[in-house]
Amino acid sequence: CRRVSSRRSADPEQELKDELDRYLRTELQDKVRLVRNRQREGLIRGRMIGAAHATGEVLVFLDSHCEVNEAWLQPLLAPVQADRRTVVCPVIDIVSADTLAYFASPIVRGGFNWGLHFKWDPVPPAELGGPDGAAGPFRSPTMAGGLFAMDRKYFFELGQYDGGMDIWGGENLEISFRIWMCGGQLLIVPCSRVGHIFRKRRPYGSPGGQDTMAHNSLRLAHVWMDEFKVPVLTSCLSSLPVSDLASCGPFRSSTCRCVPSCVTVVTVTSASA
Ligand SMILES: [Mn+2]
Repeated sequence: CRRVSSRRSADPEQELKDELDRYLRTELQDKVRLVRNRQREGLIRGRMIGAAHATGEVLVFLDSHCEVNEAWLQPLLAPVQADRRTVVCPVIDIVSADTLAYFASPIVRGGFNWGLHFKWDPVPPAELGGPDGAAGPFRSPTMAGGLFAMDRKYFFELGQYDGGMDIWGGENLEISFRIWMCGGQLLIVPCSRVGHIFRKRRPYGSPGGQDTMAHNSLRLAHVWMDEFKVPVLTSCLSSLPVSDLASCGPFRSSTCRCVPSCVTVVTVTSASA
């Protein structure tokens, strides 16, 4: 949807809501259900609320600032159909924030650093050695977060997201760890391409100016990283209070029942850190 309104409005947010309501009603009747939250929930609880309303077999999460390319969905769904515990990401192409021009992205995979910031890493050649070569899906330690698909029932079996995370940040690594540590796998599918606006800055804050990225990352470290949380806590997050994390231990043990896979994920993720 590339239409940009040039009209000035006294209440631009309400105008956007009205425009969206009208578009769904007239153009996408019965195909799209719009769910509005009564209060600001942030993207993490927002997606959980969306998933609770979904009825299809596969959940596809796309940021609002995305534009799908041709035939993007079929190659994304095929690995999920083959194995319902496979979670897939398209290649995230670049839509210019200034001109909306579309650019192809290089083939890279997700990693992270000890500050628990997501980063892109080169794909080891051995990961591209399947029967389809570089065109085939390859494993990724983490996802960028805004674009992925997974079996709806598996999403609930995994415990969805950590509902104690607020507004923005860290949830992409958390769900990546959760997938690898609880018997699933995370793939990037080069034949599926979706454009995404990588914004220069986040256009919104958080209530009270809270650093939700740090809050969420701390939860991630305490719940999923075992002894590997030490480098995280001794770097940028060491000064943060941990009093609200007492409930996180039971959270993991109730979510992850497949302990042997934990060994695998530690190898995969620490290699890319
Ligand atoms: Mn985004």
